[in-house]
Formats: sequence, structure tokens, C-alpha cells
Amino acid sequence: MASNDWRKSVVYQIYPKSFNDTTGSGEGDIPGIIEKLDYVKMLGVDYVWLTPVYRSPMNDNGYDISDYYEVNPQFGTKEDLEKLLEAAHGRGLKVMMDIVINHTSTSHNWFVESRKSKDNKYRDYYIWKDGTEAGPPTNWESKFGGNAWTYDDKTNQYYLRLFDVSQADLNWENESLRKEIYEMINYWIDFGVDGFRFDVVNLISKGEFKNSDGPGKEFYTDGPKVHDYINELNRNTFGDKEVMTVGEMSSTTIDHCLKYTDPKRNELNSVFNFHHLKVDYPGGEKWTLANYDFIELKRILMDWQVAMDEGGGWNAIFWCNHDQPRIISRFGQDDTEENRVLSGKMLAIALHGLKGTPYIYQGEEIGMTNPKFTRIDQYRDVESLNAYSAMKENGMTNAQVLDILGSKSRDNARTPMQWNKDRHGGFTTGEPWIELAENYQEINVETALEDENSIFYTYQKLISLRHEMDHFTYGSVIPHLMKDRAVFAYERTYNEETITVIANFRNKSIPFPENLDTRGEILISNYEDKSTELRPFEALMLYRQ
Ligand code: TEU
Repeated sequence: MASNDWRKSVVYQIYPKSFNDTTGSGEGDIPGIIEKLDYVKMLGVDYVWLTPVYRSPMNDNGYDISDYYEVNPQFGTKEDLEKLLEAAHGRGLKVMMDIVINHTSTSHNWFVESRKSKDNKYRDYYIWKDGTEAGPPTNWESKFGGNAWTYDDKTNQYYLRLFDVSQADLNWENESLRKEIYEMINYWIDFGVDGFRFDVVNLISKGEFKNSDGPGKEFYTDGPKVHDYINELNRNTFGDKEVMTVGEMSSTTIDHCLKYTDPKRNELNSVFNFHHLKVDYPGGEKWTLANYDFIELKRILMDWQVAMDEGGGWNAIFWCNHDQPRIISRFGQDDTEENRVLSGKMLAIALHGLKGTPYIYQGEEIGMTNPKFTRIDQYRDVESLNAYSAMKENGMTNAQVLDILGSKSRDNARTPMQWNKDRHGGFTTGEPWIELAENYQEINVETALEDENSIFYTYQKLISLRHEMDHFTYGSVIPHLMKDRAVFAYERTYNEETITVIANFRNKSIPFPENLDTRGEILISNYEDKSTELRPFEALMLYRQ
């Protein structure tokens, strides 16, 4: 094995707006990230992924880019970004940028031009269509609610926007557009970045523009030319460089992801998929309150693990990101300190034995929880605010809607990083753009670092195990006990050695599972010793030769 193999890497995701504010503006910034690099390094990760820091009106917190070449002044300057790269590289950390090429902000100059007239040079950079008798060109739904087309009276046509009204979808059929995108990516490669996360990149190829029986996903998800476009992107930009890539794949399939990540096809290194994080969306509906389906969670994770392992693909593995509620509040238990710590460690151990590239989202490593907001004015996210209005219009009470947001909103992940016990958790000296979770007095970085039994050190240990033992990177994946209602278990085998991962997802003691070889030395556990039973939320990794 090559010790510099990118597949051995672990990534830490930073959401700059909520990470660390050095100006008192109430919003995090790039100098704030530099200030905390030693902390990130201490965790032991290899890469830092920054969600978008480009110029943007911030309607979707930077996923609405108005200038790909500029840094958003609220985050700092291009010099700050240069300093960040230097500071990271100086510590042996690499930096991945987030690139949004499915859409731009409607404030982007291309769109400003495009909207002016039907014969404008940039008209065809976006997707414009005439309306129909029913109104919009098709009945497709936006991912943020409502119809996916927005009418523009200037030219009496509609533009497609799969996300917010201010996020117009780019037309990848247009060759000049594609060239401009490649040029922009090459600019950032020359700037010195080490990797890219490509936002919803499997949506860039739109197929036919027809009405759908559902929200319309089948017409643009993993669309007809998506693999050609990604291959072209690869060949024109990062293909021959040491640049790590991960594509964010919305509602994708295993077959497509095997293609996206097949090294012979020259597309991407790895993929995010979200199927395992929809096991608490009964009937596919996110905006409900529901227990998660544990058997289904295991089935999905293991289907992907085994298929990607056998087919030579590569997964990103993760519980959290800036779009998902906090995992402890979701598949763990955050009602008491003991439950929070036990279940937080259990979730970490269960995930970090899997094959793929592990991603840790800021705050996950100290066991941050959902903030449990109780008023709508505490929310900021455009998707959550749209969902709030839609649910209210559908006749739900304020209390019901707030309960749902409290468990499902993306803002659950976006509250400021809890650094210490100071006012606003040490995140800002000003007024934070979104409130902190009240528990920052107990849950914060300073407290976690002082306590050798904190969740932080479990993550640190898991990362160092991955670096030390090739089994995690190269070993095969063997699922076990798939029908067990409490235990998640699998083996990783490599060079005739085995690592067994066992995790009790329930807050109760159960007998040690039969039909599972539980011999071996404990590599990591969230209890001090091994017992004859699996205690509440107990998780362990065992190693045998
Ligand atoms: O998200 C893509 C996406 O489809 C989801 O994760 C989305 O947040 C979810 O479906 C809403 O229920 C990416 C970014 O991660 C997200 O923050 C952006 O808002 C979105 O793309 C648009 O750029």
C-alpha cells in the first residue's frame, strides 16, 4: 500500500459562517479558520473541506455563487485564503474547496446578461423555456418547495431552478459554459487547492423537459450525459493532478456511483449519497416526525458498502453535514450527558470502521446536538422557512411545525461551533447570525479537550487507527446480523486478519450476539472493559489475526 494513498484520508468539514468569527460581525471568517487549524490538526484529519466562500448574496449560505473568482468579503479576502492554504499546508493539512456548478446565483453576471434578451450571448448558459397553458414549462418541483421554474417577464419565459429562486440552473449543453467552468476550476487548482467537493454534480445533465408523476427527479438525476460531462471535466481540469474529488450525488443509484468512481472511467474519486439518511423520511417525506428504521439503515449502508467494495467504487462515509440534523439527536440520544457521550462514541465507532473516506462535520467530534429551537424567528435556512410556510398553509399548527423543524431543519447543523463557556461559546464577540444551542456551557471544545474520556478522543483514536491499519482502507466488508433489531455488526478482512465492529444502537443491555465471532483484542470501545453482555450503546472494534 502507498502511505500517501488518498484513500487513507479523513476529511473535516468546515461551515465557515458558523466556525469562528474574528471580526465581531457575528459570522465566521477565514482568519477564524486559520486560528483553529491547530485544533483541527490535533484531531488528526488529512483534509479540510470548506463549504463555499465565494462572492454570494448568501440566500443559500454561499451555494448561490455570484462570482467564482472572488472571496465573499464577509469571509475575508483572497489573501486570507492564500494564508489559509499556507497555514494548512504548513501543518500537513490539505484543503478542499466546494464547487457549485449545477447552478449560479441569479446575481452572477452570466445570469444578469442572460435574462436581458433571448439573443444575449449568455442566454443559453441557463435553461429558459416557454410556459404552457398550465403555466410553467413542466410540473417539476424545486428541492426547496414549489414549482422549479420561475417566470421572468422581461422575455416572457421561465428559467429552471431546482433549488432557490435565486439559484438558476446552468445549461451544460452549452460548450462555452462548460469551458468557462473548466477554466475556473483550473484557476483554483493553480491557486493551490488540493481537492474539490462538487455540489449536486449528478444533476448537471437535464434530459427531457416533460411533466412527471412525481417531483420530476427522473428527468435530471444522473441524466443522459452526466458521465460524459464529468469525464470531460476531469480531462480538462484535475484529471492528471493530485487533487482529491468527491461528488455530491442527489438521489443517485449504486450503479451510477460505481461509474462515477471507477478509476478507469476518469470521473471522480468518490461520492456522497444520502439514502442512509432518509430512513426517518416515511414514504420519502422529510417533513414529518418519525423514528428511524434501523433495519433499513443497516441494509442501505451495507448494500452500498458491499457493492462499492466488490465493484471497485469508493464511498464517502458520513453521518453529518451542514444539511443534516446532528446525528446524536437523530440516531443517538441527547437527553442526558451519559447517553450523549455513549451514543456519540457508539455512532462514531459504527461509522469509522466502514470502507470509504470518512467525513467529520464541525462539532460532530465534540458531540454537538440539535439546538432545539422553539420559535420560527430562530431559523435562518431558506429550505426550512419555505417548509414552515408550506406546512402552515397545509393546516398544521405552529407547534407541530416547530416540532418537525426541531428535528429535521438544516439549521440544526448550522448553529455556531461551541468553543468554550464564554458568551456565545467563544464563537463571536458580536451577535451570532444564528443562536447557539443553549448547551454550549457543557458541550464545547475546551471542556472536551480537558476530559480524556470525551467524544473528541474517540474520533481522534478512530482517525489514527485508520491511518495505522490498512484493513480500514483496503479490507473487504462482510455484513452480519442484518435482521438484529439492536446490533449493527460487520467485519473488515485484510491479509487474513479481521476487524469486527459491533455497535448496540439501543439504550439497553442485551446478550452478546451469537453467530458472531467476538474474539480478539479491543482496538477501541466506549466502555472500559469487555462484558458478557452488550451494555447500552456499547460499541467496540475487535482485532484478530
Ligand atoms: O445540497 C443538495 C441537496 O439536494 C440536499 O442535501 C439538500 O440540502 C436537501 O435535499 C434539502 O432537503 C447541496 C448543498 O449541500 C446544500 O447546502 C445546498 O443548499 C444545495 O446543494 C444547493 O446548492
